[in-house]
Amino acid sequence: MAALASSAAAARNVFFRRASAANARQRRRAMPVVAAAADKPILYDVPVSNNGARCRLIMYWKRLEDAVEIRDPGTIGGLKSEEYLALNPQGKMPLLVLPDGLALPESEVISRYLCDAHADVGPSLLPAESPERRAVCALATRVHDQYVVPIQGVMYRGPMPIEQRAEGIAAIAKQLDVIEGVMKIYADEGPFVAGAEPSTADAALFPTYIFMDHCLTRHFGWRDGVFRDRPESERWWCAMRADTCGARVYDEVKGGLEKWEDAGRFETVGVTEHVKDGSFTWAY
Ligand SMILES: N[C@@H](CCC(=O)N[C@@H](CS)C(=O)NCC(=O)O)C(=O)O
Repeated sequence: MAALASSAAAARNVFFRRASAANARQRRRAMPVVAAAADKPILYDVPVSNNGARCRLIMYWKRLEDAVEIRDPGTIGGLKSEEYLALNPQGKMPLLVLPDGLALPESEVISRYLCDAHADVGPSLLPAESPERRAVCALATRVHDQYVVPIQGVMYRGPMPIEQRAEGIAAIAKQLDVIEGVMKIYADEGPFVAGAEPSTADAALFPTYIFMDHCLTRHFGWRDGVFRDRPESERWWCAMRADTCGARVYDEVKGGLEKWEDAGRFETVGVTEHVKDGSFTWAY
């Protein structure tokens, strides 16, 4: 209860502060030392994080690596430390802390901020010329954020009830079909979600597909992979892997997943044991 109250207080003090010049001095005074010390934005993140990889892909596409420093949340005690919770009461990564102390959590918020703040550098990644194209990007992103991210842990977390894991895997299979439908809309112009140019929607989806491709194929018996009967998603996946920045993010996330393999994570969290139970459906 005390922890909740203190993180709520932290939220009032730090979270969603307005970035206007008028309150900047007051904001700086209230800032945690870690934020005040930085001379450029800090992205708290680790290589395996799919939500963080979405922001890294934006950075790579827009060539912002020198403009943003990436730090492991462990450098300030980890996601649940007092210092980190003061910056993001949700205790999740990624988190972008600006030099004036404004702390921005949520990968889509960070992605859009990076695109807005660096509109003059690299590709726009925010389809400008058509409301329909922007809506399709928003739709792909919303389906991912609303229906996939909250349940993605069924692929690699535990312990959890076997029913919860099985229901989650079925739900992921359904969402793969929903996203295939979204991919069809601009498929003729492809290869990206909204046509010929990459966007924040591609950045949102791709790292999560790396997780799904890895976990579902290797641990849940999806022998034909996640693209069987999903040709538009497969075409998009191949284009993303062929993209230089996409390939870089693939290697980062995949490298993290291989470390999980080496550490026996899927056995430890109960995935391996659950999938042995043939009374549930695991492969779709
Ligand atoms: N909606 C959030 C989700 C963030 C999220 O779940 N991040 C994961 C890593 S990919 C995390 O921090 N997990 C640790 C935890 O929940 O304790 C976003 O888009 O940033």
